[in-house]
Amino acid sequence: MSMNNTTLQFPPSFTWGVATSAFQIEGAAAIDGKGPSIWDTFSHTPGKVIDASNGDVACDHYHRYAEDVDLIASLNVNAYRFSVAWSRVQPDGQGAWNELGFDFYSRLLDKLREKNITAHLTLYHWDLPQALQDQGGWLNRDTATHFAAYAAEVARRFGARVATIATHNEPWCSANLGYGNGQFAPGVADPVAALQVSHHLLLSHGLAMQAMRAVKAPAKLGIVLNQWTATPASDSPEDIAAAAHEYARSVQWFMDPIFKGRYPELALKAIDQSRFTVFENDFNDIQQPLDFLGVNYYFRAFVSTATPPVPAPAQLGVSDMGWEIYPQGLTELLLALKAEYELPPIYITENGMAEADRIEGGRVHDSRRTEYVRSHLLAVQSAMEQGVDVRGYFYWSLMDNFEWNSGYAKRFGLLYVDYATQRRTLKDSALWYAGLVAQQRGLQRAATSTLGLPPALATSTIAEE
Ligand code: IFM
Repeated sequence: MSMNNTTLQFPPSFTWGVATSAFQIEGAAAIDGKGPSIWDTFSHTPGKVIDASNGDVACDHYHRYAEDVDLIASLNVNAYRFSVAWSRVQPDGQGAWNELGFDFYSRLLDKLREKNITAHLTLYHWDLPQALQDQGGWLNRDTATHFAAYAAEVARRFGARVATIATHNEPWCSANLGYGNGQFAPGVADPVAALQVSHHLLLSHGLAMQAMRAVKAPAKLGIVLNQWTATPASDSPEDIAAAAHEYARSVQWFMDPIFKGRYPELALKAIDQSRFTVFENDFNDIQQPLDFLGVNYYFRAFVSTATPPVPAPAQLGVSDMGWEIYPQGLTELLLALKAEYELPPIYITENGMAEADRIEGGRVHDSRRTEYVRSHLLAVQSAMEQGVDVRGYFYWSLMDNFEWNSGYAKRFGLLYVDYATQRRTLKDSALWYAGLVAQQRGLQRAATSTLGLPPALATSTIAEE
């Protein structure tokens, strides 16, 4: 706790949270009626995941959710962001609902309420029911309609028990990694297909927003986008133009349809539109008012047209993902968004870093992660001081988990997970974050002294504190 927090000062109403997603932590891949998702299929396909792992067990959160919520509470946060696995509550992605699946999320919500932690639900964090993939997945326009029906049902059941519902998490990834380069499920490498998928994802967002409004869900409704600024590597006209193009096809590609009812001209000009079907009326569906916008920020794009490309300076180093640590990019991004769009309140719904963490003497000394969070919070604070309405911050992730095609090799968690035993250990960054949040929320209890853990969770690691 040597880190100085005195320059961090957030409003008392600020939301402090941690985030996860269903496939990355739940496990229980085929239990209680859950249907397979595209990530079950993909991760069981040889060669797709670096360490040949899958989500069958993951963090076994499906069975350990109660202890996990106790751990969340021990971090002093007042919010938890998670996602619903569509194929757990509707195994085929259309038709019959699976009550046992809904029961799981109901138990989770009960437990969160017991701990006074508000729930922030995401409907789609990349795990499309395989049954819908078999009908074309997100290339099939009908998937958008099925998604809206699913959204309405979740909102009808849980809309009064959660603070927010986000339609999608990072549709840029679903489209460009799932269909553009094939690194993610379903593993299609066809950039033109990725465009069509991005359009159907946006359409599904708009249809889902309308369907959820129709059931009068009290929750605030929005979407979560992964975003970055694009810095030209030099002031050559080529680099400047390439950076503008990068920003257009990543950030503006998703923001413009939602906030302006059209795609950005700069990006449109550069694409093959012969296989890109957009109906004029689609923008009326997509451009729905949002109650909030979720921004996920990890790094900036550093854009070079040179051969070989000029690498990002990475003055603060890179994470274990190889991503440049560039906190001021978060301020720059938020200010750029504010300058261009009529924004609703913003939550930083993800921010965090992977580190090659090791347990040493029962501790995980991850001081770089602590500094990462502190510097990014300062960046958020700076944006707020300049007029951006940011309402909360969620660290990604609560615990180490299945990092998609990197498997379990990359650790983003505040909690270290020993996958052989499922034992969770609070890393030094978790203790720091708990202390910071306690201080910011004006809580009496200091994280490092009590932690508020039930005896079963009070590992020697924590007891030493
Ligand atoms: O783990 C992912 C998460 O599922 C979506 N946003 C980025 C994280 C880190 O890669």
